[in-house]
Amino acid sequence: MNSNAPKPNTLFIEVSGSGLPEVDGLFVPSMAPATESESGTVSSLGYWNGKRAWDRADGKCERSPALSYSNSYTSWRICRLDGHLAYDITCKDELPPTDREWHVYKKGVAPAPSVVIHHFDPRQSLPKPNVVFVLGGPGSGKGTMCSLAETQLGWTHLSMGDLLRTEREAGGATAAEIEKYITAGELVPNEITVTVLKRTMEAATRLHGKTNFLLDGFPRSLDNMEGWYEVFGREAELPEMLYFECPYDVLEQRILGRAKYSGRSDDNAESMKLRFDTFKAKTLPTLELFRSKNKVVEVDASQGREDVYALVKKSLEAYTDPQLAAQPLTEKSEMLLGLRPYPKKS
Ligand code: UP5
Ligand code: MG
Repeated sequence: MNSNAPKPNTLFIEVSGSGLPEVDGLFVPSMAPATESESGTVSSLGYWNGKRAWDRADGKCERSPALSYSNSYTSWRICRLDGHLAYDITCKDELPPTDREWHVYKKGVAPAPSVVIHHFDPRQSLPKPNVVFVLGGPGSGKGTMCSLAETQLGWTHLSMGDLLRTEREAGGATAAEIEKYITAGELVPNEITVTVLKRTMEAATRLHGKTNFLLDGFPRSLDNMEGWYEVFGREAELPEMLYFECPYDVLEQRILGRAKYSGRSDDNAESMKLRFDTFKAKTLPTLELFRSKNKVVEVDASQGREDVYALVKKSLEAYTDPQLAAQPLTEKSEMLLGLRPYPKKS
């Protein structure tokens, strides 16, 4: 087999806002027959001029592929139904750019459309995510271990706390409410939390092809769990839970250590006490529920970072890409494990 053969093009592209109904819409991997250009570039199915290419989903475009790369103009190009060029962008990117504005060509209409790449056909429902819940008291190392699993093992780390903080910073309709709960060390209402979570997971799957998720700090209460059931269905198999067990004095020491640089409004002795009370009152019942269903992997999180990470890695093994699991530690992982200092902020 030719090891240089391109991987099959399985990406979908959505074009919107072009002001041309015939350009807006879904583009699917090109079915144009294989060719060889004058310069000798071979185009196989799904590829054109050596790069991935797309046809309109309705198959009506006169020129196929309708979204393709031109080696002679070094640009990505989107054409109209009649084959005329509408938009282009000069670059050598492997995929059509989604982060820059396209140039409006003669037969285009300003402003240029936005281009979104999907890892799964947006007309079909998404594949089922593979989820592991990660719970533990404030400072038990949830964030640290989930970041390690993300950097080192390819999992997607979703910290409910971080997602809520980002949502607050975005300043939308729920920002003030989120702020009120976080500073009080209380739980943000379910409607907000689960909506943010679902939106984030779907985007990670569609736009980045991610299906392995670590949910750091979720479900924080039985009420959260109800929200989960409402969104993901009661019949779906219950995810596994990793529980980070750690005594209060160790947690407090870690939080106060982190307070020096974290900038978090809840990293202080008073908020810490409230967070811990909330943890005991609201979160421990979820842990009990999972224990009763034999769904908990207990991790002694009072140990050093490397020992905790070894346990976490082992428990995620079944779903981790073995190639990633075997790779040497990245610099970021070494920092997370405390084996290398973080660079000084200038
Ligand atoms: N550290 C980590 N592991 C260590 C180890 N093994 N040995 C020595 N040191 C270790 O770690 C804390 C500190 O300890 C760090 O300095 C680390 O280097 C060191 P970290 O990984 O940050 O711990 P983590 O468990 O993530 O602590 P965090 O403070 O983030 O936990 P919380 O659960 O309190 O905070 P979270 O961000 O999840 O939530 C904040 C608030 O958001 C909540 O109080 C609540 O108001 C709201 N929220 C909701 O309402 N709903 C949700 O579902 C989630 C959050
Ligand atoms: Mg955290």
